[in-house]
Amino acid sequence: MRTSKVVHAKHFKLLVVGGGAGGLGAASKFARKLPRGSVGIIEPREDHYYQPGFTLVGGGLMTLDANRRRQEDLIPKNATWIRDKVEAFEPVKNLVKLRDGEEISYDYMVIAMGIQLRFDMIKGAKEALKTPGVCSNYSPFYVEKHYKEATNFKGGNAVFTFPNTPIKCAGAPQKACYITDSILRQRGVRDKAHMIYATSLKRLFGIESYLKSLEKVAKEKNIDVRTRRNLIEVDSENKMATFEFLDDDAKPTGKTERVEYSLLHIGPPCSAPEALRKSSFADKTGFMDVDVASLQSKKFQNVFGVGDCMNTPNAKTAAAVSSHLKTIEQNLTQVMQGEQPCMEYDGYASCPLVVSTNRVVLAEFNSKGAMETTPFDQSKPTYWAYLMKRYFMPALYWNGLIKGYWNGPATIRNCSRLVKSK
Ligand code: FAD
Ligand code: UQ1
Repeated sequence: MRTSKVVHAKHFKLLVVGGGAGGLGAASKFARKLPRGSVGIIEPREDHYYQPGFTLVGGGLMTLDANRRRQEDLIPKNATWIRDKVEAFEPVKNLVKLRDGEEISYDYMVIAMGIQLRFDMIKGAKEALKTPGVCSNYSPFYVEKHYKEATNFKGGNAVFTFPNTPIKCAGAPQKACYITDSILRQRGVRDKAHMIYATSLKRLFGIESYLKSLEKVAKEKNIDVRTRRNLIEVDSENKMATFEFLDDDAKPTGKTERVEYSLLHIGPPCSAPEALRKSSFADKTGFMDVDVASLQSKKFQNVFGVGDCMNTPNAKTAAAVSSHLKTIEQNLTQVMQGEQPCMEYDGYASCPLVVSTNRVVLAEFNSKGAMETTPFDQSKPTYWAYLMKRYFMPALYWNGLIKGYWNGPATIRNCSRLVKSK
């Protein structure tokens, strides 16, 4: 085990739960503003991954190592790392309980626990991931296997699934499918593959301007897109995947379909993290119930949310986290000063859709439609967008987002709007 600066104080002015993209960003911002020792950050993991890099790792375009940093090197200087896990929240008493029952209290709290991968919700999936042919770019344990499977693929069905739950970076299962198509073409074995993209959604993507472009990509690549299918079982002994058919409201119809696979890439079902689900911060879906504009807990005014763990309607992405951080920096500061929060989150999210090993559709949007940063047409797959995804975004994440300096592209967008023709 690595040595690290683990200090257990009992009380923090600001307690941050989770040391991922949102937690580190929030802790960095407030550790700069508040006196030394005011900020505590609870995070159990020793390794921190740049998760947006996982799709590229699965495509053999980056190593997993390049996307990993030691958590202890990322904790802001003025903050205290509590290398533990929140087991339970007691918001009426302003405290959290850790694994060993230890209590940490706070004046203010930011919850940034992310979303939990739930391979366990698919019968046989956890076992199947350990067998040949089955992989997932959502997990650091199974993402390198994606590239191995794509480079060893000899023929048969290559199946990519999208779950019937909320999921982070909803484009990632599609990215895995398109990247695999490119690898199989480069290897000259694409004609031996029947590629199936099976999604629980009614279409490929929720935003109209990107949908058309992605439908064109899927058609050109000869992908068999099957909608309203939800993976419920993997029988790795017989290499069979079972899907349930869903109706227009995404409810199971009772009908099922079995598909034989040579390669199965699982987009895992996800849920809110357990401790959050069980707490009074959650709504009935289990996610943190916040005001969609201020990101303040609906029940406890000294608590804010950031990132994937909230019930806001945005796509769950690191890009969205940048706008969340800008919002809570202002709003939490106001609450600390006894004022009402007044900044409103604009719903921004982004999902750079990798459609081959060198082209990306740089989708940026909120629930009302596209919110593009550059003056160019981002709905088209381009090489410059691939270069941004491969080189610029990781640098922006490590040096900007998690250090609390990157507040999202709204200012650049406002400038480029002046020159954008459409
Ligand atoms: P995370 O970064 O996941 O951090 C949550 C942290 O909370 C974790 O470190 C976890 O250990 C900790 N935690 C959980 N439970 C507890 C507990 N009980 N106590 C204490 N700590 C706890 N986003 C993009 O913008 N662009 C992309 O191209 C993109 N691609 C992606 C591709 C893939 C394959 C994946 C998996 C994700 C991708 N994302 C992308 C999404 C992005 O990584 C997430 O949206 C982002 O990391 C969310 O930040 P977060 O802080 O909410 O959660
Ligand atoms: C972004 O801000 C971000 O977080 C750092 C990402 O995650 C890695 C992204 O993928 C994207 C696209 C953005 C948005 C930033 C720009 C400059 C368009």
